[in-house]
Amino acid sequence: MRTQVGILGAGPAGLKLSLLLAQRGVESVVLEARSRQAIEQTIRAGVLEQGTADLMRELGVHRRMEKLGEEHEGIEFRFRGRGRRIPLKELTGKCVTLYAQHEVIKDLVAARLAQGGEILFSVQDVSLEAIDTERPRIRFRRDPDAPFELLECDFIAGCDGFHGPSRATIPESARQEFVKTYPMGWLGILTQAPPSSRELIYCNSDRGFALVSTRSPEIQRMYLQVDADDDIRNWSDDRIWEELRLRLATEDGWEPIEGPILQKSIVQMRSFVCAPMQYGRLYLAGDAAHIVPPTGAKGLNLAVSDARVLAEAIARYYRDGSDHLLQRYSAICLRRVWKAERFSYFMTQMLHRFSEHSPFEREIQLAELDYITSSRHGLATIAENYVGLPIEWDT
Ligand code: RFL
Ligand code: PHB
Repeated sequence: MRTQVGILGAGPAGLKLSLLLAQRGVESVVLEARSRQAIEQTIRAGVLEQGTADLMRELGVHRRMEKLGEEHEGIEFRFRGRGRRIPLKELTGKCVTLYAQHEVIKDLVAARLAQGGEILFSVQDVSLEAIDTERPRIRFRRDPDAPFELLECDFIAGCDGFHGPSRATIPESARQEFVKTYPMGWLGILTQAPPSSRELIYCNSDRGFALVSTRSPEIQRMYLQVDADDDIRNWSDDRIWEELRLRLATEDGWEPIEGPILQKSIVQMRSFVCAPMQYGRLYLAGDAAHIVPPTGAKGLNLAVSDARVLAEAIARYYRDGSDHLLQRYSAICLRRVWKAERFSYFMTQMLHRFSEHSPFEREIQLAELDYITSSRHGLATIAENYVGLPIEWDT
């Protein structure tokens, strides 16, 4: 088999890349380790930056998002039992769209298949070969008993997430990895209940962080900070609701609207960057190259902006024969990635309880929240990062 761009992974990065390339007349084949059903059902992110939602429109895959998604013009920070609103739209002219990642995946898969694009699901034993030559290859099997096949490409896009094989194919001597782990995880639930709040609530309470988010008028998403090594079996539904009520309580008696819990799990928090994001003819995009803690709601959005840069760089190569933009791919992406890493780190530090904090450091944290939410400049810095910074093409 042969194609121009071999794409590993049908997550937001890989699927957006294949659609952007098709729009620019470049062929690609997507190889995905999981089944179509599995990728369309995994519960993950929910906040689309303005630019991510705009790209859905540019690609013509916006119809379900416009029907089922919801634009939010502000968010709330809650601490010391009171809420402070961050008016995103008023401060930046932009908003965010609440629309589940697995719905985005459904839209992108359907659109790519409708174009006649090739996505091979449930592939096995994937490895990358000859990535430092002009004919890199992907070796894989269609199922465990099938013979190995080779997909020959001009370029390989490693969009295979944090645990995929792409990143490790780059020799260790040719990459640097930056890691930060946090002493906490997030326990996330989906509940069948009406929305507790019109806007997202990020809450720093003495008992730890809590987040109220949404998925639809019927389904809500909420999170609780827990210890990094906590086990979901320690959390009965009653204990989860009790903790959400206590953490989110306000002076005027606010309580979340409770319902049956449909799904619950704990996710780890980490920051990670691999630099550079390219080697030979292999280009990493999305979680394969970087991870952020979910506090800033940036992971999916970064995956999408990498795909935008890579599609443009590859398209220019075929159009003008110039690899100038390809050479700068990593530098262009990392400029935005590090700013999102900074924002996600900052939000995590500001909103969680840290057991190592002294009473002094706790007061400093609350003063920071007070300052950020009462100064116009403080509010603006949160707002412009939350709705998404621009891609800066000059490096
Ligand atoms: P993905 O989505 O992980 O997709 C990678 C795909 O590659 C496949 N794969 C392979 N394919 C072929 N061969 C192999 N050997 C392969 N190995 C793996 C995988 O099966 C998978 O389908 O990476 P991508 O495209 O880079 O997208 C990244 C985002 O999914 C991720 O950053 C976000 O979900 C992070 N995130 C959030 N991001 C936001 O922007 N806003 C949010 O509100 C937000 N909330 C979240 C989140 C992540 C969470 N979890 C579960 C970690 C909330 C949570 C709880
Ligand atoms: C979500 O709805 O899943 C969500 C919202 C905001 C975040 C992270 C996750 O910061």
